[in-house]
Amino acid sequence: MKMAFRWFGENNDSVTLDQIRQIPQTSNIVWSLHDKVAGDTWSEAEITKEANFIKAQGFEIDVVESVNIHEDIKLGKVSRDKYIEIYQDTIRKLSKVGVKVICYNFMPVFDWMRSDLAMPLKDGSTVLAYDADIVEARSFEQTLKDFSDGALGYTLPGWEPERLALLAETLKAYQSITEDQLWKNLEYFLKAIIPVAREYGIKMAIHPDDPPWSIFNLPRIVNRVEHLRKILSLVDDPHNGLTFCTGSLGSTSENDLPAMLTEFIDRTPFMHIRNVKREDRLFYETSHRTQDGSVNITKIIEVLHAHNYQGYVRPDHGRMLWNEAARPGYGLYDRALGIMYLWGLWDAFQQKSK
Ligand code: CS2
Ligand code: MN
Repeated sequence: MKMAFRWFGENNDSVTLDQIRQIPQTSNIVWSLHDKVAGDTWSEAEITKEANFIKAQGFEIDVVESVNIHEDIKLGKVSRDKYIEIYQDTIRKLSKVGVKVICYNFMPVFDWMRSDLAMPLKDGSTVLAYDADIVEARSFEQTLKDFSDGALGYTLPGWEPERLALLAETLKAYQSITEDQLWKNLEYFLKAIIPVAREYGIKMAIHPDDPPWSIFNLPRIVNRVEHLRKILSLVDDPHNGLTFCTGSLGSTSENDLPAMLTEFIDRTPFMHIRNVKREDRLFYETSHRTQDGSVNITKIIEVLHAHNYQGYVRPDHGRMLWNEAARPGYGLYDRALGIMYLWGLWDAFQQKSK
């Protein structure tokens, strides 16, 4: 596995590249142009500048997360063709600087959702948590306010103010979109994008819904084994792949993660690894350690090792430890601990197989 760390860019992250460099064997920065909103053109100059900046600090830049998809594509509007062309253009430009994988999602309106950005655990750390009772009882306005109040001034991925400004309008547009329609719109997108990705040697990696079920009555279709199977078969090409996010998929007991990973490993260029603890209608994020959560991280690494996984892995969210002030989920300390746990497991399987 190739280890990676998500970084939000100079002056947009509490974590520095100098710090990341000291985490053992972490060769790749997962990056993006974070000031872009879905549908924006990414210029060659902007891409090259960011990629070169990261490369000059000694990292590889193989994975971009995310290039976000304009709502008109998900809604199947006439204007989608224009946005698909822009997306194809971004794929071409990213390939020029050596990008190999693009992570994206197909969640209507929202990206990830939580009820609490800093739920305290017994040990004094704080974590992202999702309590279905709270989410279902709370208004949109309150949800938005809680997200911006809790984010310490950082923009949270998927919760950019530009996106939220159009919220009421976008939500209305989705009233007529069924799951079937969303599937058709995803198929249309994949059929237009994957040939370009193939031509330019980029693997597209769709991220699952987080949480892995419908919220606010919006359709969501990327969260169960049969969905992932269907997505891969819509365009049966290795460039049409998955971001296998153990935290998102593992937030429901309905998903058998080691079995799913074994089935999809050849189509999984990118892994997000984190643990979550499930409790009735609540889940919260924990350390990466298998015993601390409901996801068997040991088995996940065992599957990766058994297949001599050559793709990219990043610790996903971490807890907030030792009074760190960072973008919720994206502090330095717990993600660094997570990486050491993942390497520890990998190295142990490596020794055993010798
Ligand atoms: C990420 C997602 O922070 C997170 O939860 O895993 O925001 C992810 O970057 C997007 O869904 C990918 O498009
Ligand atoms: Mn993830």
